[in-house]
Amino acid sequence: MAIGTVTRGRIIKGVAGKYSVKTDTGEILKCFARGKLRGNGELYVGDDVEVEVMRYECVIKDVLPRKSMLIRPYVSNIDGIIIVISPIPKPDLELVDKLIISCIQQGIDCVLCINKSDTDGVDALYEAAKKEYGTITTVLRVSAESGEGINELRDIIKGRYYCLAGQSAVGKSSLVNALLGEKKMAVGEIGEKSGRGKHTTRHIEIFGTGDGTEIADTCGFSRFEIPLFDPMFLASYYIDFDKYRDNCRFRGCTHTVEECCGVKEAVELGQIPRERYERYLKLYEEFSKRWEKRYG
Ligand SMILES: Nc1nc2c(ncn2[C@@H]2O[C@H](COP(=O)(O)OP(=O)(O)O)[C@@H](O)[C@H]2O)c(=O)[nH]1
Ligand SMILES: [Mg+2]
Ligand SMILES: [Zn+2]
Repeated sequence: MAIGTVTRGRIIKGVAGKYSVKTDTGEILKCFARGKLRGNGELYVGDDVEVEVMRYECVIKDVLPRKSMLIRPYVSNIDGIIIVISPIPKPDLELVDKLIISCIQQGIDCVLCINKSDTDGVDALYEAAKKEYGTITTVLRVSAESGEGINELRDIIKGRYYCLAGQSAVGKSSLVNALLGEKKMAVGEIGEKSGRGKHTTRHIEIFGTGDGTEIADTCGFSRFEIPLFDPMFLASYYIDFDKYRDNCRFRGCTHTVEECCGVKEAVELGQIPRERYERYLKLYEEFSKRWEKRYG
C-alpha cells in the first residue's frame, strides 16, 4: 500500500507493543500504536482500528467503537464464547456461571462444549451439564482428539468471531487446532501431580478458518472476574430462573432470604438444579460483600 494510505482492519495479534492488523482485503500489516494509544490498556486483540501506512511501518491512529469487551484476558468485539469443560481437570462450574453472565451482559452468544468425549466420565458430565445449562445454551459433546462434535461446533460459530474460554488443560488450544484443521496452537501437558494444566497459551491471537469464521484462543479466564454491580440485579442474568420469578411474592425478589420465592420452590421441586442455585447464592454473597465495600 502506498505511503500515506489510511485503511481499516482488525487487530489479530499483539505482542510487546507490536500489532498485526488484518485489513478487509486480508492483508496483514505490521503496526505500532501512536501516542495516546501506546501503553497498556488501550488496544486489544479484536479491536477494529484505523491504520496509516508510513514509510517503514504502519501506525494505528484510532480505535473504532467496541461492540463487546471482556477483561482479563482482554478480547474485544467477539460475537460469542466457546466455553469448554472436560472430565479432567475437575470442572469449575462457578467459572462457567460467570462466563454465561458476561455473555448475557455483553449481548453475545455462547456454546458450552464438553470436551474429551473420548475419555471416561464424559457421559455423566454431559448429562449433568445439560441439566444445569441446557435451558440457557447449546451443550455439545466434543472431542478434539476423535473429532466428535467438531462439525456441529463449526456450524454454530460459522461466519462469526468466537473466543475460547475455560480452565487450563480442558483442551481449548486442541479445539482451536481441530476447528482449523491445522496445528496452530501449542498444546500443553497436564501436570502429573496437580492434575492441572500449565499455561501454554500466553498471548491471544485470532485465526481465520477460511470461511469467514474467526477464533481466538486464550489462556483461559481462570481468574476471570465480572465487573462489580449491585447484587440485586444478579438474578436477572440467570435466565433459567425467569420462568419461576412470577411465583415470587415480592417484586425485586433476590431469591435469597425472601419468603414465598418461586425460584426457591423450583429448587425444592427439582426444576432448577440445586447446585446451580447454591452457586448463585455464593456469588450473591461475594457480590454483596464487594458491593458494601465498594467505596473502600
Ligand atoms: N483424550 C483427550 N485429550 C485431550 C482432548 N483435547 C485436549 N486433550 C489433552 O488435554 C491436554 C490439554 O490440552 P490443551 O489444548 O493444551 O488445553 P488448554 O490449556 O485448555 O489449551 C493435552 O494433553 C491434550 O492433548 C480430547 O478431546 N481428548
Ligand atoms: Mg491453551
Ligand atoms: Zn424469588
